[in-house]
Amino acid sequence: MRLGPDTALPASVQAPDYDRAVQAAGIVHIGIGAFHRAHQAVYTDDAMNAGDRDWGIIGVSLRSGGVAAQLNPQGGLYTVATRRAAGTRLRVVGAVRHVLVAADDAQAVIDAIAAPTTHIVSFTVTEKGYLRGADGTLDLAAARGAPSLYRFVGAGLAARKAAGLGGLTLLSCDNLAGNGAALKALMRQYLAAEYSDVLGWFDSECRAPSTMIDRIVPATTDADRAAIEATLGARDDGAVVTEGFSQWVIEDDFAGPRPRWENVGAELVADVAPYETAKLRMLNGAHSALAYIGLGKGHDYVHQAIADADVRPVIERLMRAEAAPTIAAAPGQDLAAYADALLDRFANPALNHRLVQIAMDGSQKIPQRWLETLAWHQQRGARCSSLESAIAAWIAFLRSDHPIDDPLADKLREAAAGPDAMAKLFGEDGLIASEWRPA
Ligand code: CS2
Repeated sequence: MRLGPDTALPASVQAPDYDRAVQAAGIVHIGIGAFHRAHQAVYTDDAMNAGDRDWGIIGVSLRSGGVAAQLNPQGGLYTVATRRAAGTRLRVVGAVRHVLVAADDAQAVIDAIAAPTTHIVSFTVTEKGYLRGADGTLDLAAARGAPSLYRFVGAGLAARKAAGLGGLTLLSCDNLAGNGAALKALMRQYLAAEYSDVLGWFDSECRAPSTMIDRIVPATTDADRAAIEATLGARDDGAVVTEGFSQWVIEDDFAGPRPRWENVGAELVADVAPYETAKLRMLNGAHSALAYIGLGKGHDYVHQAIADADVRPVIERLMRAEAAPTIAAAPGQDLAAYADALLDRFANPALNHRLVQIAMDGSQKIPQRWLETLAWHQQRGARCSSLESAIAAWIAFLRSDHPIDDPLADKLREAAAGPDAMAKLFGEDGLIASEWRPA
């Protein structure tokens, strides 16, 4: 039997306690992968459990029909398995109504964005989904040529303006530095080129708050699905697996209504930057270093790499001595405690977080994870031994016979091959735009 609205769930499994059938969709989420299902959709489900209404989520996959095929036959329901060292808990999340595939049904996506009930369009499209060129501005040809977020949001915004509807909040939940401001600038660039008459309306009616999103969500495996089925008593092809920890810090700058996410654990703040910078440079910076250094040493999982007595001190130094000093902490933000907590999270043996999952898209991740820290120290005449060894490990990875999953894969492999790899990657005209210059 497959999970669905009629499944009788075991008492140990939390389920939605609001009437799903009557909730309007207030959110369109583009990029409905495992991360969204284990993070924003859970906060939204919690908000509706706590009494908020009409914040159903219409999920959108830009190209792949995989998630739609998993969730639509289940009426949008799926399981989140939270794995702590002490054991696993299951809950069924009801916030997602259904999933659209933009490449197959563009008009349905545009109609959802243009619906009067929609107030928020949110995004987890990964770093590369923003289609930035080397200088950080929008690669317009790519945005026009592919089923990109820009095409659907651009058309949806134009339809809203034409219908006299209110503006939207565009909520980026990806690991980019200043993700809201970055999305806004990219979206403006697209509108200026394709819908110039919408630009002024966009500026006055829409908002793009920045967010810091954090929860470790390994890719679900067949073994995970089998274990979940054994407890649930039903097959769930859309199940996701995650850790107990979850954090969401959101700049409180919305165009219209929003769920009361602050009642269910999110932090709504005036300035996200200190949280976002700490997360990118400490958590994600350490993650990418663990990936390349750990793979080089033959490890498969994050918990194995952090348990390696040669690797752990490099990662501790990266977080505490290299990344933390570059961050102007917010009042009450304790970066030393943050590093302690991250070491514990990385060591979680129940998560089985694969290093290759983190190693992908290095060209898109490394600038905000490593290079800003390196540049900060370079401007002060200092060097970063841990980050420099992480860079060496990335280059060794690019030279190895590991498959390279990265939009710049071929160029990276070619640049990394020769003796001048550092200059070809990070030099003045290098592949990776950077203020840091290798010594
Ligand atoms: C990871 C992130 O895959 C990666 O690059 O560093 O997905 C990380 O697990 C999340 O950002 C944690 O919040």
